[in-house]
Amino acid sequence: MRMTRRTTLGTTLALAAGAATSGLTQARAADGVSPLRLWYRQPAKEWVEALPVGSGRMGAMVFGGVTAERLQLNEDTLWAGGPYDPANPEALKALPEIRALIDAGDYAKATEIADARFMATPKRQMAYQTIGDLKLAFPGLDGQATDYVRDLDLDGAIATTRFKVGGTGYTRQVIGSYPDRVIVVRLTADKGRAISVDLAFESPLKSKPASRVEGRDTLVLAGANDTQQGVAARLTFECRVQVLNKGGALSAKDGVLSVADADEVLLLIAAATSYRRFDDVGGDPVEINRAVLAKASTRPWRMLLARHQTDHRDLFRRVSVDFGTTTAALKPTDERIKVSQTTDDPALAALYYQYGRYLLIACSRPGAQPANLQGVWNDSPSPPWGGKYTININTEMNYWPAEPTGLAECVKPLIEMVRDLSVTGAHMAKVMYNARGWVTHHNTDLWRASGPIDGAKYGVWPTGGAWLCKHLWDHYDYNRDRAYLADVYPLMRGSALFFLDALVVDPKSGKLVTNPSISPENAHGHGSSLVAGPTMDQAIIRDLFTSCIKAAAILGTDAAFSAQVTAARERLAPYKIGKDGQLQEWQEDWDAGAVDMQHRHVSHLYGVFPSDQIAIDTTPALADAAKVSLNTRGDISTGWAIAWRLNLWSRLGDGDRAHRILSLLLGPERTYPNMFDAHPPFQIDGNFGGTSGMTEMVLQSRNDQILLLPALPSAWPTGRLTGLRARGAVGVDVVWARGKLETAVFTAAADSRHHVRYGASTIDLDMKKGQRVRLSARDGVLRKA
Ligand code: FUC
Repeated sequence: MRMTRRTTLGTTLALAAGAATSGLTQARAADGVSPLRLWYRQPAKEWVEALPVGSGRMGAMVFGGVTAERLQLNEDTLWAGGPYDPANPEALKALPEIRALIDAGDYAKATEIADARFMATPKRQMAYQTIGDLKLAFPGLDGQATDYVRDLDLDGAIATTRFKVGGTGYTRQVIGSYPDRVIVVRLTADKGRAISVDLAFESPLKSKPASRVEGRDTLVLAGANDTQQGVAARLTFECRVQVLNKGGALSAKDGVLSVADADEVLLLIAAATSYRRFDDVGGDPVEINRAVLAKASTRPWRMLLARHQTDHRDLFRRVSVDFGTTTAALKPTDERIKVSQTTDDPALAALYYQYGRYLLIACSRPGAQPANLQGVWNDSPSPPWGGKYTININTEMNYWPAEPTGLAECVKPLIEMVRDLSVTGAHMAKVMYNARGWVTHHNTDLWRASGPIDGAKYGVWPTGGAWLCKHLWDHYDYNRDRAYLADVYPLMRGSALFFLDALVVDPKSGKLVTNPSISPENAHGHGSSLVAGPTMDQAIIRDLFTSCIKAAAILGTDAAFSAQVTAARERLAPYKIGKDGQLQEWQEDWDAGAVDMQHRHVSHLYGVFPSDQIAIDTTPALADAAKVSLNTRGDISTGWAIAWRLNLWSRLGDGDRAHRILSLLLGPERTYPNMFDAHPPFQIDGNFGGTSGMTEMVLQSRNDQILLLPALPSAWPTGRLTGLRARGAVGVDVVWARGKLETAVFTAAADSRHHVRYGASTIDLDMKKGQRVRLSARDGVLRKA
């Protein structure tokens, strides 16, 4: 490993700025020297070099070109198709036959029948689509640029491009404002009359939306989404850009809107579709955009910026992180990523940590759609895996960091999606399984399709909705809002009700199991993936049942239902340890014969993380078995699968192993120059899983206890992570030095009790709402300071 000099943050910043910067904090660093900054010496050529901004609903990728800028735009309700019912009535007729074949061990035949008769129609769901690009051409700027730098300031949530041409300095800033619902571009120069720009749209949509200039200052792209899989396009959409220029002149020709010789130009970009809900496409995007722009255009730039940054920082600044800093942090971000696996650069991990939080704030806000496979950023009309919600891991991983890193509000869109799925999924449960409650399989889309898709070996997995319900419970557990729990309890209850009806008795063990199902997306080597009672299903359903029982007790309701669920929980198949000492992925000891022993999914380890059914201190034998499984799977995998392994090794208490896995995630094969996670291709779950995994190294909130530094790697001897949240509505700040805990500060957001642990030392805290308790850990013993 090439060693770089470790310095204090202040010294490093001073080096970076070439000036005295003492007293700067991470959050309030002067412009240009913030460690919370991605920066580059050249414009983006590829999409994965461009920098993302987002308003929660809209996203823009900023390329930072000198003579031409490309703003690739997204709006989170622009998806293909329209409301559709994928439920297949044939499925119910095929169900008993598939179940019997699985019970008889004829998995190949069961799969054949499931593929022919059990799948949703159509067999694929609708894709998330790009709007296209807003192209800015800058006539007269063809000279050589000097002093070029572009960056994304995570604390200010602003992308900036700066350079000089012919003695004039140019600055271009881009923000995505949640409060004003717009992407704003500001073009300035240090000389007057220096801004000339031509604006035009370009869209790859098959529906060929049309672009036109409206009035004297507005460029509009309007049209429809695409038809896919025979599901007719039912959305209209519009993207509207209003140009506000100081000085200069506006003109229009052939659909191009031009500004000549302005002192400053502001572009306000709004986009909307006619989507209102999965079953309602009656919205009017033109009216929405007009209203948004009418308001935003009354606000000068400094007010738009201030409103945006206040909103962003209110969330972003809750957490601050320092894992240490070396001189490696002085380099541009792309250069740091390139050498990250051979360089001591803990600040790169901290940057990745906060980037994950930045991304979630930018793409998942109340009123918006949840973060999809690419968050909100996608340049294609049919992106990889449709850019959808893959709920057999990926969507859940997107939300792993939300509660622990102080972004509970960002979970709201996910909760609303579950509410929708409880409606579409109730229809699916009835038609496919003749069951009450609701079900969703391994994917969903904007239309909340809930059937099994793609192929039996991927889609026949009835546990997606149940896993999403974990997030409903966690949102309560981290925030302890009883009114919220009463609101979502029926959704959790509906999911549990489905399993009360749809679980079957395994003839071999007499236990209650799912059938048919799979262990996502692994083939067990007995002719198929289809099976009864994969370990993951049992674990997810156990969690769902437990949270329903707890919720009913807290709400003082539903005693009879709760008793039924309790009885069913007792009858679920337990975990099993196989002949190689591994945690069995299936009811049978098949792990050693699995088709892919290094499969990216580690579904059977759900019990270790995100759940806490298995832990080194509560179920040591199962935890050891989980380690055996995880060692067989290996560390190297796709982006998100590496991130899952990072979280798992943190839970298993091995900080150095977790850190080695983190370095795989941060390396150039899994992190693009813009720090987007590479599956490959780009998939955002790895970013969020990375933030979650680093949190788990420093703080775990599980099994009714709060663990301090449970997996601190030796590579981060000194650091701090403040503003974290733990179960039971409590804030936690953790500070450590020389590999040992210094202090931990707890701030109660509700009356609560906490069992806190650091190594072998424990302490119980009985806290009142608003109370603050500071613990120190001299000699490794926790004491109130
Ligand atoms: C699951 C994974 C793939 C990919 C896709 C979006 O099917 O197995 O690796 O992440 O989702």
